[in-house]
Amino acid sequence: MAGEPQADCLFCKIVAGEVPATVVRETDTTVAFRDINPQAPSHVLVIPKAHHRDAAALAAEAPETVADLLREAGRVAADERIDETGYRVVFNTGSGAGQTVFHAHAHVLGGRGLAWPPG
Ligand code: IU
Repeated sequence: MAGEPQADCLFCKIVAGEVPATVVRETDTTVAFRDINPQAPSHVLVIPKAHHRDAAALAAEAPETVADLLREAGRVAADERIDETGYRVVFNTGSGAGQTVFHAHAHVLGGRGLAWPPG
């Protein structure tokens, strides 16, 4: 059922505290933690606590949580002091776009120049 924890989901295990992560922010509906393989000096993932496979599923199944996620992304950027220089919020959606963990997550990246178009 949409939103229910999945036994084989790494990010559900992070939410449950079963897999360690460096958590930087937490709300009733979201958790933000440092990416273990950072692609920028500041690279934080913001995820819904509930399981949704990607951003589109999250928007369809729990639209109010999308606002929570984006609000938290902005707060992470402020905490990381990358809000003034500029930062990127990325939802890789589908394996062809680089999604490897199928639990919706926003990458918040900053602290260096970010090229456009992305690779
Ligand atoms: P992607 O958009 O699905 O590729 O992002 C998944 C991210 O999760 C990726 O950047 C990984 O480095 C990151 N990650 C993590 O932070 N902790 C982990 O235990 C694992 C992956 I596995």
